[in-house]
Amino acid sequence: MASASASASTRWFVQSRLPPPRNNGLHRLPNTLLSLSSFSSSKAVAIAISNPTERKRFAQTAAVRHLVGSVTTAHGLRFAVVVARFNEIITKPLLEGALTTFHNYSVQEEDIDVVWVPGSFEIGVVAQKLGSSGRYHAVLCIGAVIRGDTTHYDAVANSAASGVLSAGLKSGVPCIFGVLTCDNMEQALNRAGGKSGNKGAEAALTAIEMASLFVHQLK
Ligand code: INI
Repeated sequence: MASASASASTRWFVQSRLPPPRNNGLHRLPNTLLSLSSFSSSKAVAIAISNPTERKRFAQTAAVRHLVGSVTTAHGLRFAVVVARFNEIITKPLLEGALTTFHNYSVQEEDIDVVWVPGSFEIGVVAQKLGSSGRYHAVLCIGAVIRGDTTHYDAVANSAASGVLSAGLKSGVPCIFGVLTCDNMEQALNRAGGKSGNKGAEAALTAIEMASLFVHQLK
């Protein structure tokens, strides 16, 4: 069996015989590496990026593509909104905020389906089914978990968060977390159209950006 030091030197042997990357690999190095010459395992690259002439050339020839979703290309995108009935006094205004945002960003009403579930705990499973259906470009999840004096809070809040995360990962469709987790009703009201804005509206914008990113940039 090879010793640890032997396998380390084998790795170095393989590295040192790699053909030089195109353009010394300089055009692929992130900007943060420019000042970190010792970070590179390749001597040639390390010397090149510590050389002021090379550093200038790299900065001038870098062609890094930045892929970002656009909120101005929402026409034709389809959305599902999963809304919890629990704490409806909060989730209804969150939904209204979301629908207003969709309207303001040119999402057609017929491209939006709203699905109601009993509580935030139930959001994840429904989001996953909707995401996997192939009918939507993003799923927006809306709920309100309020601490009050119940220990149920942590379980519901954590389940809602992991449920929405898992729905997105498993379906491959962006599932947006528009579930408020608040200490009390006052805080929730503030975030549902009160002095802290409307988090449903903000989450809808996130849904549009993510849908656009997937449809227009990552296809
Ligand atoms: N559901 C919520 O959406 N918000 C809450 O604050 C909440 N609390 O506090 O209990 C809540 N509970 C219900 C839960 O989501 C499920 O519907 C229930 O446990 C049945 O699975």
